[in-house]
Amino acid sequence: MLEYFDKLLVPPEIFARGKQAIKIYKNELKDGKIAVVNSRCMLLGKEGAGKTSCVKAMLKERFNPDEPSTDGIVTRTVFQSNSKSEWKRIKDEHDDAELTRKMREHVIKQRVDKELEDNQSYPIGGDSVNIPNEITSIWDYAGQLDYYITHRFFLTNTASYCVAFNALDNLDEPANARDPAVGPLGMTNLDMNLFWIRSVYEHTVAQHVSGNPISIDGRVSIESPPISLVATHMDKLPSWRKSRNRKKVEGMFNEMFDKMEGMKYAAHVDREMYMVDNTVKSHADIKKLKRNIGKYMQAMGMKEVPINWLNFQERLQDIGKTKVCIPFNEASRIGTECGISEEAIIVAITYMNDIGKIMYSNKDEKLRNTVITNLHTMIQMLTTVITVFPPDIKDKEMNNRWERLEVEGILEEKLLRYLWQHQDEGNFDIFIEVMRVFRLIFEKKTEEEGNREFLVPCRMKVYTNTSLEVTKDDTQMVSIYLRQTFFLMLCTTP
Ligand SMILES: Nc1nc2c(ncn2[C@@H]2O[C@H](COP(=O)(O)OP(=O)(O)OP(=O)(O)O)[C@@H](O)[C@H]2O)c(=O)[nH]1
Ligand SMILES: [Mg+2]
Repeated sequence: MLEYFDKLLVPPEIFARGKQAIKIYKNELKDGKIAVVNSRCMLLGKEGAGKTSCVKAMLKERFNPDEPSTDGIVTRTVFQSNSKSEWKRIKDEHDDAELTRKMREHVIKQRVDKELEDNQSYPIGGDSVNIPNEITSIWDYAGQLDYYITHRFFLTNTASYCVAFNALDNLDEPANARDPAVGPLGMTNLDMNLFWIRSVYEHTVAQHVSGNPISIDGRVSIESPPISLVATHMDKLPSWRKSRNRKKVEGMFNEMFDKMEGMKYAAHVDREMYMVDNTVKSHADIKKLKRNIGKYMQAMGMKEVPINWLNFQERLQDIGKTKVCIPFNEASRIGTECGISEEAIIVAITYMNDIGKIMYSNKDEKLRNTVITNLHTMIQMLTTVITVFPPDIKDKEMNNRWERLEVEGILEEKLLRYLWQHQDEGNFDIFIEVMRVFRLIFEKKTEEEGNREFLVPCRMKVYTNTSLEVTKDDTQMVSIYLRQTFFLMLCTTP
C-alpha cells in the first residue's frame, strides 16, 4: 500500500532507484532547503520609449521597426541565463507549475545522487535539458498612463527596474503620447522619466520597509530595488560621430541625476549610463545592461527556501491552470499537506507574492481570504476593462455599453459578464471584489436588477478644455474639478 502511494508521489526516476533513494527524497522534501534565484526585471517608461524592443534586444530576438504598442498591462517573458550572460527564452513559459516542478526535482535528484554517490545520469521526467535552480523573468509594461493605476499590484521590492527613455526626446519639452492624435501628456520628458523612478520608489520602498543595500562583488553599490536608466534610439541621433552623440546623451543623464539630487529615491538609481541601439542584436550597452542587471537580479532574487515551499508553490500554480483564485483556507490546507507549519504558511505565501508567482495581500479585510493563483489570467481579466485598445464587439447592445464605459467611465455588470464570458463563472464576484478593493471600480446605486453599475475612474474621459468654468454648486450638488496629473506622483518633493 505504502509502495503504491510512493509510486504516485515520488518522481519515477527516484522511485526506480529503490528504497534508499525514496527515503533521501522524502527527507529532503521534509527538511531540505534550496537556494533559488527567482528574480524579475521590470521595464517601465513612457509609451513608445522602446521597452519592448529593448527586451527583444536583450534576448537577441529580431528588431521590429513597426513594433506595436504593448497590448495589456504587462507581458512576461521567462528566461534562463548562463554564466556567459546569454539569456534564452524558456519554452512553455506559461506553465509555471511545470517549471517549479522541474527545478525542485532537479535539485533533489542531485542530492540523492550525491548521497548515493552514484554518478550515473538519470534524466528528469525524460527531459534531458539542464534545469538550473534559477527562474528569471522580464516584465514589460505598457507605457500608457491609463495603466498606471494597476502598477501598484505588480511593482515589488524584490525586482530590478529599468526606466527606458528615447534619446531623441528633448528633456525640457512636453512629453507626447505615442499616438499623435492623443497629444501631450501633461508633463515634460524629464518629469516623465523621474515620474517612473519615483513610482517604483513609492510602490516598493515607501510602502514597505526602507531599501536594503545590495552588495555586488563584495561592495555595496546601490539600494534595493535598483533602477537603471536606459536611453534608446541611439542609432537615430543626428551626428555621424558616435562620440558626439554619446556626449549629448551623457548630458541628458547628468541633467536627470542633478534633478534627483537630495531625493530619497536617488539612492536607488544606477549611475551607469546605458545608451542602446535596439535595432542591432549585440549592442555593447545592451551587453553591459544585461551584465549589471543580471548581477542585481542574482543579488536580490537569491533566497534559501525550504524545499516543501517549492512543492507548495507548484501545487498552487497547478491549481492556477483551472482556477484563478482559491480561498485562503484551501491554500492553507494545501500548505499543511506539503508539510509546512501553520505559522510558516503565511510567510511562504507572502514570499510567493513578492516574487510574483501568486498574488496575496493580508492587508485588506476582504482580500485576506483569497489567494490569486494565476497572475497571467488575472492580468488578462483586468485588461478587458482597463485597456487602450477597444475590443472588437459584434453584439450591438454590448457595443453601446462599451461606448458608455468609454465616454462616461461607467461599467455595467452585463458588459463585464460579456467580456469575461470565457472565464470561470465562479470567479466573477471575487474579481469584482478584487477590482473594488484595489479601488479600480466603485459601485453605483442602480435600479436595474442583475445589472449593477460601477464607476471606473481610470476610464473617465479627460477634458482638456481649459475654458471650463467653475460653476456655483446648488444644495444638491458639489462639483469637484480634477486634473489627470493630480493623480500622478510628480517629482517636486524629496
Ligand atoms: N531606430 C530605433 N527604433 C527603435 C528603437 N527602440 C525602439 N524603436 C522603435 O520605436 C517604436 C516604439 O518601440 P517599442 O519597443 O514598441 O516601445 P514601448 O516602450 O514598448 O512602447 P509601449 O509598449 O507602447 O509602451 C517602435 O516602432 C520600435 O521599432 C531603437 O533603439 N532604434
Ligand atoms: Mg511595449
